[in-house]
Amino acid sequence: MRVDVVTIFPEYLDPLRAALLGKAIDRGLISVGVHDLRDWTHDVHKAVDDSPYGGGPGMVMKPQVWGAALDAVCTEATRLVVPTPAGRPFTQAMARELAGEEHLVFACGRYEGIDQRVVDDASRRVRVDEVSIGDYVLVGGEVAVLVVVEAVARLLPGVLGNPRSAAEDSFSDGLLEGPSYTRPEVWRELAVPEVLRSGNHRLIDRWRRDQALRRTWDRRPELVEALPEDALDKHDREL
Ligand code: 6GU
Repeated sequence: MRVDVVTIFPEYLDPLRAALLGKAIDRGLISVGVHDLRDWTHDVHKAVDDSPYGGGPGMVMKPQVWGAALDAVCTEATRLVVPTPAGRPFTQAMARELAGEEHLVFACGRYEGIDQRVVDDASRRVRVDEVSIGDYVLVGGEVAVLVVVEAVARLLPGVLGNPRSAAEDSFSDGLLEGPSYTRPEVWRELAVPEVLRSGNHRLIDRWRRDQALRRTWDRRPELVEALPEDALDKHDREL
């Protein structure tokens, strides 16, 4: 997979080259380009923003600069992702979808956003998604790009050591993951649940599912409500 990011703060994306993602880059599973939006400015001040039509606070990023940048970076194969708190929610389902793409381009806005015509124009040539990573406001899209790229990259074949890690984690069955334990058996007078040491894998699977369901009901009841009709069996309903 190829990932390109256009931003006025290229150094903000340095973490893309660290840890898990750095390893995936070194092993050729993913290649990353980070581009300074100001490379596409033409004036001496390298201006990327201007005051909003209709008035109001803040500044809006200029369409000409973004247009030139996206013309240079996008191809027919591109899926363009524009991080914005006004976007559609980013979910594990969307991460799985993006993991199937050949080329992702991220356009990081700052200030009050990017002139809407940049998205409208790009939509005439490439698939575009305006995406939000949660119901809070960040200063710009850069941190959201780190979140989205990490969520996508760990789903690519060969990035995680054990593919079961991605197959069995939170959301893969619509539930949050339950608790995990390792040695020692007792720590600060707290014992590991006995069932996990029983060696009975049918019981262990059942227990883990109960824990996942309880936790999800407690913390994210809307996720339980959203499960398909047949997702809960008689045992589940007794919980
Ligand atoms: Cl994707 N961008 C910004 N600037 N703020 C956000 C966001 C994105 N998602 C939630 N808040």
